[in-house]
Amino acid sequence: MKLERVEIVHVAIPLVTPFRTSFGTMTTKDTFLLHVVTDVGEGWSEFAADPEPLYCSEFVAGAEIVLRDFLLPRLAALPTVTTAGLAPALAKVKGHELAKAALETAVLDAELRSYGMPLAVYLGAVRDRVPAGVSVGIKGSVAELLDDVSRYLDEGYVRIKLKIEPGWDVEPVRAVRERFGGELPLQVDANTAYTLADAEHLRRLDEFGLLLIEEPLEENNLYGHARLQERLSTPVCLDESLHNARDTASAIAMDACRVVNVKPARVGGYLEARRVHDVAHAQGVPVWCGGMLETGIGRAPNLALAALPGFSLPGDTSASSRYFAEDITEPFVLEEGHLPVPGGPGIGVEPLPEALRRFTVRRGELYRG
Ligand code: SMG
Ligand code: MG
Repeated sequence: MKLERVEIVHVAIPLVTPFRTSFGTMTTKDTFLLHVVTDVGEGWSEFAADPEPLYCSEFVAGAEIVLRDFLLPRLAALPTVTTAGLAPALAKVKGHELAKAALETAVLDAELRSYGMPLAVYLGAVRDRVPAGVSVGIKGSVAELLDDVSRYLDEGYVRIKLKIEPGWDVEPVRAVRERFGGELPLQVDANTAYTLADAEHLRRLDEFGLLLIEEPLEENNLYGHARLQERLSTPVCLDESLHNARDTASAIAMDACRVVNVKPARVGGYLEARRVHDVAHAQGVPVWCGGMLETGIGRAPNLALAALPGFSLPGDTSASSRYFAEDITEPFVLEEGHLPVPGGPGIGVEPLPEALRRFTVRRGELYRG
């Protein structure tokens, strides 16, 4: 396959409701799409991070430079471009997994479309629909939180995740348990907001029978997470700290996590995400698919991944309406608590030209052969 052109499309799409985490509040999905044009067809992908480096070190403006100046020249220098050859060609560029993932996914989409193969088939999916959880942000009051959770349960979501931070943890979890009962699949995500000195406090969550506590401590602190896990009966799940399959194997071996959040972008793309799944699954460690409030372009390939056999817990793969009044693809709609795995070639979706035009804030060319 020959790379002919790579276009960047910056989009800004209002969220239906602000999303507050321990590191900030988001009101708009502000990111870019990559559009790759090759001699065998075209592909699309979405960059997963935000304009500010708060969830992780990567950010929108930085990723554009990395793609244009460091990743695309290396990819274009290959005699022939393939998805399998992409990661090795980019390996000398340190880090920047989310930027690499965006490039790999667009190339993968183009390549699979040229074979007429759906991503789910390529990855080894065993389901054609996947159960949907929902991630509920930090709210101004417990009453507001209970209203939101109640609405999501009415819509059919099968698992609730509460964002927590110091000062918003035991009380909201207790309130949700009291109101919705002990059977509700419930988990929490701290996005690195605690330290090991908070271990005794976090132990108070053990009484609520949570599925997991996600990334309680600092990013990359595997040792600290292992020490914390010794003191908690709630399973620790890692998100920010896992950048590849090797990290995942190390974390499992150290008992730094008993559950794994797989975000393809965070590990450099779907090929590595499948390896993360394989490593965890081989050890009997459950995995689930994380989310970055993606548009349909990012959501579609996540649903394909979430259909692999080791994804035994519902993901943060919610319906389009949980995020946007209008998406840039055909919306993903919840049916009996599940979302369909796209069945078309490649990622199975494309931007709707009219919606894309309205949400586009800037377009540019990152490469022309
Ligand atoms: O996509 O529904 C979603 C959001 C899920 O909570 C979510 N993502 O740490 O797992 C996480 C966060 C990261 C994004 S916060 C802007
Ligand atoms: Mg998380």
